[in-house]
Amino acid sequence: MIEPQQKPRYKIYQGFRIPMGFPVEHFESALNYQAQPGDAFIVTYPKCGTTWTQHIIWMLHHNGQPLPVGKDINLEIPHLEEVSAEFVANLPDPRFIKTHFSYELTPFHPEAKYIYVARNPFDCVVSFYYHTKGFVKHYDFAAGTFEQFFECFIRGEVDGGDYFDHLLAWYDRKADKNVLFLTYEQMKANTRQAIIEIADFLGPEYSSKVKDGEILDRILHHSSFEQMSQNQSRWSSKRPADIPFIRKGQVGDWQNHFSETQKARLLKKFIARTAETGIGQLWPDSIQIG
Ligand code: PPS
Repeated sequence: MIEPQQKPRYKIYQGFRIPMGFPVEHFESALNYQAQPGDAFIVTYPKCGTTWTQHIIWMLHHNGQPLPVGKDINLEIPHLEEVSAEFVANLPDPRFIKTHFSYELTPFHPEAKYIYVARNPFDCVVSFYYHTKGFVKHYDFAAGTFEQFFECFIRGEVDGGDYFDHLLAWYDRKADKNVLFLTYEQMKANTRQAIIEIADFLGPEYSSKVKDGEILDRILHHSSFEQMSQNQSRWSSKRPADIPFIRKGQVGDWQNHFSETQKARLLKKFIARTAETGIGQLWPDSIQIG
């Protein structure tokens, strides 16, 4: 394995890599958050469709109205380990919470709900690379290359930890009645269906809303890549300077970044880590195994 000459910088807390701008005490308190009945968590490995799902849920909760200008989705549906347990505990009911925690770390309550969104690791690492390069204050990696980031990702030495550990543990829970397991690719292929699934999972007050075709159409329109991309600078100033957060929104952008060797190495790891799990069938169009 190649030792990358340049790596992103992180704060290290009890072995976890944390973006440098996140207060350690918030991360620490997040580990002790007591999930409540009625809490709904959006759980993802970074860059797998979190923000998209946050906006869909926000709109479901607001009858199809898009997030108003000036509001920050990450305060409306906050990132637990960034903002702290206290912040989340003070949210009005029902609480919607974003987390990148692994299954083991995610606060559990049998009456809380968990929406897990998975994305194929090839596109995930590309998106994660641009994220890490763009948020200079968090990672100090502005001059970093894809090659360098790839080495860190494949070893699991990034915030978010090991991609496969994260996915495997949540995939195992996908049949639990309080877990909805979605993929980014599924959301891209049929966003309307994904919105309905999310609404049905959240409960009758949400599924009844999407039975109103107008509300569903509004959510569909405002959650499109084009709309979210156009509006991103109006919602929040917390964006990296040159690399837009809502960047490309494609399935298969990895083809523009991977060398043949990187492709073979990630594929090998994918096959080894997901053998006999069914995960190999999640992305028949993005990952050709064998
Ligand atoms: S984070 O930092 O973990 O919260 O990032 P996350 O939101 O999970 O992932 C960001 C990627 O999701 C893409 N995105 C979308 N794709 C399609 N449609 C919509 N509406 C949408 N919104 C966000 C975003 O562009 C990032 O992917 P890449 O591949 O970098 O474009």
